[in-house]
Amino acid sequence: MEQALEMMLQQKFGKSIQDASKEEIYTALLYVTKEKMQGMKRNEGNRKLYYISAEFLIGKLLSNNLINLGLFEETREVLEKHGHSLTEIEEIELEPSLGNGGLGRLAACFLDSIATLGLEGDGVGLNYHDGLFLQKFHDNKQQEEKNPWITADSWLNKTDVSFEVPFKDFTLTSTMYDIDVPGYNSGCNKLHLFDIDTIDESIIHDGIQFDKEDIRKNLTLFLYPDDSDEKGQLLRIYQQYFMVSNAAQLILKEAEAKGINLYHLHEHVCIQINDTHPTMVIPELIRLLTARGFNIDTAIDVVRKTCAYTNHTILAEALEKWPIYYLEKVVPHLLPIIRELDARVRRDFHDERVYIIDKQDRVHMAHIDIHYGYAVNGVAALHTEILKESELKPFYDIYPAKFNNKTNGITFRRWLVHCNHSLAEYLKELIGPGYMENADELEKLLAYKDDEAVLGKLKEIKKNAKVELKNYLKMTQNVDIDENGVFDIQIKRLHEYKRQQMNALYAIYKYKEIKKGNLPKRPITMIFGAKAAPAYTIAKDIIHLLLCLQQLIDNDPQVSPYLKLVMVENYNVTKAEKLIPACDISEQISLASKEASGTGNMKFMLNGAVTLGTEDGANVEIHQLVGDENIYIFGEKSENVIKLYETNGYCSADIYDNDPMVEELVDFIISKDLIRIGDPVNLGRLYKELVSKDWFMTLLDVKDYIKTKEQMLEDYEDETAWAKKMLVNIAKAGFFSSDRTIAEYNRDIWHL
Ligand code: F58
Repeated sequence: MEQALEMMLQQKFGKSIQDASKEEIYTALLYVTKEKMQGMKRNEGNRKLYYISAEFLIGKLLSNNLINLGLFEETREVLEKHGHSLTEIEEIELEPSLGNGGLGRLAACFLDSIATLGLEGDGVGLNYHDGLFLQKFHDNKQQEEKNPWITADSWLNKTDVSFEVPFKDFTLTSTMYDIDVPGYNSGCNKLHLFDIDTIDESIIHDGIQFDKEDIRKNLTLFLYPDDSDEKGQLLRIYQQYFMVSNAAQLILKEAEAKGINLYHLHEHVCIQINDTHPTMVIPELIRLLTARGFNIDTAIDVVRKTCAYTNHTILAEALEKWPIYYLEKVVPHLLPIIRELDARVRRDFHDERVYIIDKQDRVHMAHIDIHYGYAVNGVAALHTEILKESELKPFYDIYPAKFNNKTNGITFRRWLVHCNHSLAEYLKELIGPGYMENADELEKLLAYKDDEAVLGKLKEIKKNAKVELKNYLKMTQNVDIDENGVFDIQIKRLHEYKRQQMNALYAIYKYKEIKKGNLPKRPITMIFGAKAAPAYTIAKDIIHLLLCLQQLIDNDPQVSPYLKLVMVENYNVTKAEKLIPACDISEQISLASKEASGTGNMKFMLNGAVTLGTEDGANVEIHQLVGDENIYIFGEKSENVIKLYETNGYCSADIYDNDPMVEELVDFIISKDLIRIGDPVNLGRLYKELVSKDWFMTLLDVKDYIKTKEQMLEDYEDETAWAKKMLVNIAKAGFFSSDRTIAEYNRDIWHL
């Protein structure tokens, strides 16, 4: 590596490592790594996977690529020898802003594991220039700005692959950019990101406003442009069709280049549809095959054997339903096919719940996927059961064999080896390096459960990570936190079902207790990180509440030595990598049944945090693995929650009116203390939402939540017992390696 780096620095900048700036070293490392990846063998198989996704939240790539190439240690040493640190060099890289939350990060973990298992599988998505927005806090509110991440020297490789994508009124010519995806000790795959050359960032003004109708200039500007109006929704359809038409054309082009008889396409190609955003690939492929002479029956049959669908949510509002009228405006050529697909469903099944086009002339995208794909999977055991037994029951009754569970996973290369290098190294010392390839070997750690020295070392590693986070927050946000405090962290998209508002009520509870003189044994540091969708009013109100509480606590000398609330600005993968190793208490507090899986819960566990959670998503599986002793579970169970929805049996006002403690906490949102700091409109609206609606049942669980968290804080004081819980959590995290998840997808769905 030293020689390659020297040569690259000479070639690009005429400098030696000694004289080069951090920026120059970063750029040289980028190109050295890219060259190494170009020299890697491509993974090959009999059947190739195309993982189509609107999001790939890949994070910074330098360290992870170096890890997977086996060059990380060497590079660190070379840099250190010359007075540089890889951590500092890495700061230069801008994080690609190509995702929003769990679904996008899952796609990125999957690409890593697919390549690592030596499977031939490429990602296909869009090259959003300004990504998801950049979050800034101003006047205790979220502001959105553009988030450009593409620089002259980047991981993107422009290819000469290009397709014509037909829309109603015009045709767009695409350009394909590739990012190499090296496997760990394995071959290489690619992430293909499609774009157009006419994108014009200068049309963005006032934060993230732009002309939504100028498709040639805006198509790949933003991920999830505001779709609260018709123009925004039409733009989403333009984006989705552009993504899948390119994907379909690429698939056919590659198949034809390999000499595959398209009548046997399904034997050589498999398409994973990540949530409903890529659903139009189904009618598009049918269209392209019929244009090549297939009759419609055969085209449908081949496509059905090629496509599989992953569902990530049971929230009805998140299941896409596009009005036919919108599709007519953008992609009229797909409508005859969609109508034909619907007609076949109506002919075969006399149950309007499974029709593709409903009475209001809306196209249910998930219904296309389920009827015209060969597999449907949920992302955690409970989630898949709920899909089968309630949300998608009519479909499960028709196609029981299509449904299967694939509990999510995370790549340990990023979420342990990279983000918590000292823990990874210590584990290697203790149980050998085998766990890096076979995550189940982490269980070997259980042999040290009563070993004081090992427990002491785990505590020390945690403490160091807390100090690092403290320094990072000081540097980036000028915030002071105390590493001796307990770090309680909730980082995820801001959504009412995830219930950051319940955690805010805990902060209010603790604030009041401290005011009364009931001081905690050690300082509590509550950390949040979350972006709210720009048009999601209540989510933004919750951010406002958190920021107001942060200010209130900071300015209260009676409370601030004992309680700290920090809202991390612009939460993203890079920040997650700093926060997760430092966490003691992992907040996974969604309303049971609503969080399909969660993946943050797995990352925290792997890094020795203890979960405070409801029996929801993958928490259920974490609970089963670690046992009652090593997790803190509270709240209403999913069966009861589902019943409450069915019977309209929940009324938050009843709880508020009859429980003085709950009333006091909720009233604080509109107290003089907070109104003085915040905006009465936002706080008032949130207050009203909680007392009159509370769709995600915050008030139902809040008392149990507070009680359980108090128990957890008390237990934290028994340091040895807590360190044992940490150890068990790490040891049992092996199941959540995405290598396991991908092996299961391959075994049951892809057959690559
Ligand atoms: C997430 N979904 C689930 N959707 O919420 C989470 O439980 C699961 O672990 C994860 O997928 C991976 O399976 C998710 O991230 C989105 O971000 C939507 C994208 C489209 C707009 C609405 C949010």
